[in-house]
Amino acid sequence: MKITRASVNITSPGRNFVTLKIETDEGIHGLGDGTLNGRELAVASCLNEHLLPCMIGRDPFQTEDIWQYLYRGGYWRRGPVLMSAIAAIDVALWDIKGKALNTPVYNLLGGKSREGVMVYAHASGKDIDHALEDVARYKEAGYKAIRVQSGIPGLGSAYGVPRGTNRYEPAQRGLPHEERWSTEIYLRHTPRLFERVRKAFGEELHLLHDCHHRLTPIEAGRLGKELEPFHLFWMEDPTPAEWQEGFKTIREHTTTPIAVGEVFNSIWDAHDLIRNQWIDYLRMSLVHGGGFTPLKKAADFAALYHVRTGFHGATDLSPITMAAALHFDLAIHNFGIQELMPHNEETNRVFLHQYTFKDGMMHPSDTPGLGVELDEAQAAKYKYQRAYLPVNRKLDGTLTDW
Ligand code: KDG
Ligand code: MG
Repeated sequence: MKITRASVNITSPGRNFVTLKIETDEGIHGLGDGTLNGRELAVASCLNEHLLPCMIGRDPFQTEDIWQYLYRGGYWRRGPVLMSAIAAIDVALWDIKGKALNTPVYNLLGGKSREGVMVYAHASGKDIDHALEDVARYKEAGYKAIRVQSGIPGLGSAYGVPRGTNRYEPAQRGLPHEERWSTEIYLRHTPRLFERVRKAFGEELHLLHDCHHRLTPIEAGRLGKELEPFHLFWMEDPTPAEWQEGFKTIREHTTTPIAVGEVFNSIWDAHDLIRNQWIDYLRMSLVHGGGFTPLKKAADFAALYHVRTGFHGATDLSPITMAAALHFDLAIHNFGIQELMPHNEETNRVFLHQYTFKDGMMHPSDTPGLGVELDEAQAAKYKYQRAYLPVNRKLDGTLTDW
């Protein structure tokens, strides 16, 4: 089998998505996601101008060699743009492989290790009372695990909490808008939020929380310690992770489990975190981490240190990445949990997918390959629109992490 054509589709059914289609001389095609929130066109250009011309005529079954060719052979390594572009190719090739062998991708990764994939939902509200109502809604819908964020009195709009009654979408169209942040107020507020959630919903429900990289290690240590009575499943992105050793300080102060990695694009971003057992869950996703080929190795490395996966699954990861993640989650032994932020109806009409949700668990389907197809006529209805994540400043105007 030979690759004959590769093309990039950019569509915006409510938010932007970059999709790669690889075609072969045997009439089988595969799809890969190359969406990088707020930097979509950079990945599309990397694919069109630099990587795809090198793919024509290659054997799509050679996923290992092609991945190494793109990673080692290009001289420049890592970085979210390049790794998302490589991921789009890698995932599309695994889709082709599954279709050609007439088997779901999870069978190529070791077969089923479990019956379903536990997912967590996002509950939020402008204050604690509204957040509790949202938790109740998700619990009623069958979720066994729920991330809880709430607006903070005195801070206006908070990242992770929708404005008004709109559905939550992290990126907003146009140029980046700005939000305000105060660590002091947040640290006082968050333990109260979880005290109320536990009181209202009991011990059974898994609770998660995302700090969006805004704390110093010692502030994260304090928060983790104060959240201990409420037994969180995880505290996510407590501190920026460029300096991996910062997590040692957090670990020394709390037993609250730590998840990190949605901005990682290489195992080298997490190497010290994993080998020192400073984290419990790795969130690096298939799209931003380079595809199935490197993530399988990263997960196996993490397993040696009792670190489990908890893949990023926000709306900027397209249904192709969602399907890919579910195949991966079903197959690997050290799966922990999968994030789920359901896509809007328009997106589901563009990406026809087979995965299902029942009682808090998802299944990728037994369709050969990934089980996702792109409706190109639907996709053509939605033109790219510039959109960005918000920028955050402290109350005195100092820029902080998002
Ligand atoms: O692209 C970034 C968003 O997907 C991210 O900010 C959402 O933090 C997020 C999460 O945990 O889903
Ligand atoms: Mg996050």
